[in-house]
Amino acid sequence: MNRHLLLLFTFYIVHSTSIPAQQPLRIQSDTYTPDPAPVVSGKRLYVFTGCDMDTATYFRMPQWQVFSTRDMKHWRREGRPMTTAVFQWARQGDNAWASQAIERNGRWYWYVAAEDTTNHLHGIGVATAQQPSGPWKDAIGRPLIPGAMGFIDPTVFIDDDGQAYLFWGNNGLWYAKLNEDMTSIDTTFGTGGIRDMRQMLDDEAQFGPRRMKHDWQLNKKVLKTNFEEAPWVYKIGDTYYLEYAAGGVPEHWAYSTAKSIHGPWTYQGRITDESPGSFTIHGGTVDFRGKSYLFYHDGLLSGGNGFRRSTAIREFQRKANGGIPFININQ
Ligand code: FUB
Repeated sequence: MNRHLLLLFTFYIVHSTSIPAQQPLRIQSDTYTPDPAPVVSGKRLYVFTGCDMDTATYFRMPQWQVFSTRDMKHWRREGRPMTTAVFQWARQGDNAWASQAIERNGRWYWYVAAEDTTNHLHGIGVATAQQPSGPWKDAIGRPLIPGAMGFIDPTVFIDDDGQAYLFWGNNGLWYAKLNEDMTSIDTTFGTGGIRDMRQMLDDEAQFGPRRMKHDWQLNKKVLKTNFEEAPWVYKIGDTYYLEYAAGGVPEHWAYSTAKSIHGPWTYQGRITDESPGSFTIHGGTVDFRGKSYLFYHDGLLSGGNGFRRSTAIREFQRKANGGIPFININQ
């Protein structure tokens, strides 16, 4: 994997010179802000991100950070309130990968991908706090979802009936029912509490045709469809939305919808093309003050590349049926 990423990085340094004419909105930050996860609370929109350190050869991510805004123009730095030190079971100083936070009954729950030192694979941890700026504490002192291949990129969602779900996955997709405490899973669900969606991922009608960008990936790609990683789940009316990074790397952003959280899903198409300057695109959409926004990351800010990624934001208008139009992030 390292070798592939290195090749991709070199490819992007050479080929990623096209700068969009119309600049996206940006968070005001003096750090790189990958893997943005927006969430609205009261009059503020919060964005939980990772933190790419200044390295050009691979991810180095020791911490997570939070920003907030009331108007999408002026941003407040809520700090870097969580590092790997919060999770004693995690590898320290690195591999603090994508995350998402949610508020429930006045408490915040932050689900993060971090390296489980028992097997050196990513698992999912959960921290709690009274406010996004922290202080954050490991809620259970062990991974909520122990490390396993592909167990990254958690997204959390609370359904209208109060049932919360956690989805996650790279080259696979899994989900669990969260108990009301938000810090444990319902072990009667699926196998040992986890339902594997990989069969659905092999269905083009649900996740789109497998179209790779580079031939060498064909040997590597496990799934038969478009899905790559970074699920982002929410609901509008009676329709469930599942957005995700798609198409292998370099990734584009795509989505599927369903009438039940358990599927089947219907592939709806591409939301964006590949992210400029970055072979990953992780993000999600959110509605705030009557407008819809797509958050994602690119490698366009000063010194940026596939390992120094920054949050970018595009306003868009949902279709009359709630669908997401194609959003041109290269223009
Ligand atoms: O930031 C590290 C990893 O890169 C994330 O977990 C993936 O979604 C990709 O953005």
